[in-house]
Amino acid sequence: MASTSSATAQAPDTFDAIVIGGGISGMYQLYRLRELGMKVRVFEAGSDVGGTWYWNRYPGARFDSESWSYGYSFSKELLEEWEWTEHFSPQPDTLRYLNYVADKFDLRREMRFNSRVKAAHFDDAETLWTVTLESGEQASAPILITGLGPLSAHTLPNIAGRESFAGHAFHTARWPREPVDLKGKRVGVIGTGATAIQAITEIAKDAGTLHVFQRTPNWAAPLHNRKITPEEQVEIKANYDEIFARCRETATCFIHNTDPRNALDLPAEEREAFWDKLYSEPGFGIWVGNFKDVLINEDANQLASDYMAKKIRERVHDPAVADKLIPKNHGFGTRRLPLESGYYEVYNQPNVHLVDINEEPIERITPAGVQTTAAEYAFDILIYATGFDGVTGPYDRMDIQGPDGRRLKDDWIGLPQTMLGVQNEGFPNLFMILGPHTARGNIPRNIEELVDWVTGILKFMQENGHTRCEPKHEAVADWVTRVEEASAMLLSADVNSWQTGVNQNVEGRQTPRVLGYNGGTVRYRRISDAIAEGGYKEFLFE
Ligand code: NA7
Repeated sequence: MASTSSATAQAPDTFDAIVIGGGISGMYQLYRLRELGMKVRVFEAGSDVGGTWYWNRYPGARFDSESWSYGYSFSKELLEEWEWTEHFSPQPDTLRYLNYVADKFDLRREMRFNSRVKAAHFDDAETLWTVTLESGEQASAPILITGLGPLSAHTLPNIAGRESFAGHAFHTARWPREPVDLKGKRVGVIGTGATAIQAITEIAKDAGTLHVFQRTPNWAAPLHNRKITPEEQVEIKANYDEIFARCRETATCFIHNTDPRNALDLPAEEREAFWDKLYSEPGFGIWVGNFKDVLINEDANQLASDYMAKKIRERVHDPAVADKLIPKNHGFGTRRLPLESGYYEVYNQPNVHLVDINEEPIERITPAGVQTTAAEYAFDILIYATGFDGVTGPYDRMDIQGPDGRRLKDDWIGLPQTMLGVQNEGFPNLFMILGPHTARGNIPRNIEELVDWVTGILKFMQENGHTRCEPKHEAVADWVTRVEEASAMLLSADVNSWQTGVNQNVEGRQTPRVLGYNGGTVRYRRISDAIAEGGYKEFLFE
């Protein structure tokens, strides 16, 4: 009797589909799979919904997308009910929003929290994926969908002595849930990416002293956030159809779109006047709404970089510090542009110090703080704003095996071989939301479209009695070529960043790869819609 019940306990629960991740992708995918009548299980590593917005609780964390262009668009009722408080929502509000969505659609019913998946193996004979959690628990389903997020595998710096620090140390993506008292504390921050730029601006307000360890400065532009007024609230709700229609017609799904003029064709005054306008406006306009040659032509890019450098010099009082904050190894907009709310002025404060670790490299972390070649800096709190192993990192951290033990991680040492970034060749019934080679921009817009597309192909399988789906080799080869061609012109393609898969803290990730489809969302949608309308001929079904 006892042995029977233990055998029953060990047999994996079986579902129609398993989704990994309870963030924006996983939540919406669950909603859509229910409509197909599927029995679904979602596994989420965190203790609740929210993904990125669950983990990244550092001070200053907020959208760089206009809030009202960021939320889910699938439910008119939800759009009518929810009120964003700021044009660029702060993290606590966004997490509150995602909890509201989970409550409204009763999403937690099929979700299991504190459930980090460590492996997913495909049984070829049974056409069945079995996932194994860190706890050892297992579950199986013919369909496996990943909603891992492109920025969920956070990376600590590869600096010796990290464990020896006697104070409080943490990565920004693991900012403690209990309040961190920074008042009067000696704080160190390593990193100057988008996260650091948001966090430093807030931390500097409270910290007794703040030392920022910078390896590579980034170009940053003003966010210009503010509260949404009651009148604007009414207007936003009345205009959601137009807002989302606008997002569908831009290359990045933001409300901003490339200006059709070339910077190089214009007289200097006209060019500067446009840049002054963009610099004074909220959001990503200055990045994705700039002149059309700025991100593809080196001379145009140099002019834009010179303009941004001038702004930094105007805002930072000490010319030597200003110079350190000006990027020298990459042009404006060739990395994901951080938006800031007073970042540069922070360096005018007497309690804030910029440490250029190219001049004085960090030797190790010590019990007291950070030892560079020039000095030992003592801290109470040490914050690693050192980023993520982007796009492929979350997959690499799992043991994903297709037929005959083929490991996705091995396939992805080089360039991933995907169809639309949705399926990797040789991994049947594994569907990725925001995997490599998809178009990325205003992320929830991309997510909704990808989830709808995946739901469409699953519906097609249901209706036609197919149990197995994988992309054809020629279709994958063609897609990878298109992905590479779409990036070829971009100055960003050769620049080290998470978007090109570079992370100095991760072995084998030192050189840029093409990890996104850069031909724009409009073109991506046209191609993927045509494939669906053509009956998915690029895929093999059984
Ligand atoms: P990023 O943009 O990858 O930034 C990470 C930062 O940490 C960057 O300045 C790195 O310098 C720095 N870093 C990483 N490792 C080290 C070591 N070992 N020593 C010193 N400095 C280091 O990540 P974020 O979290 O800021 O932003 C990620 C995305 O989140 C962002 O683009 C938005 O989409 C939201 P490096 O540039 O490598 O020299």
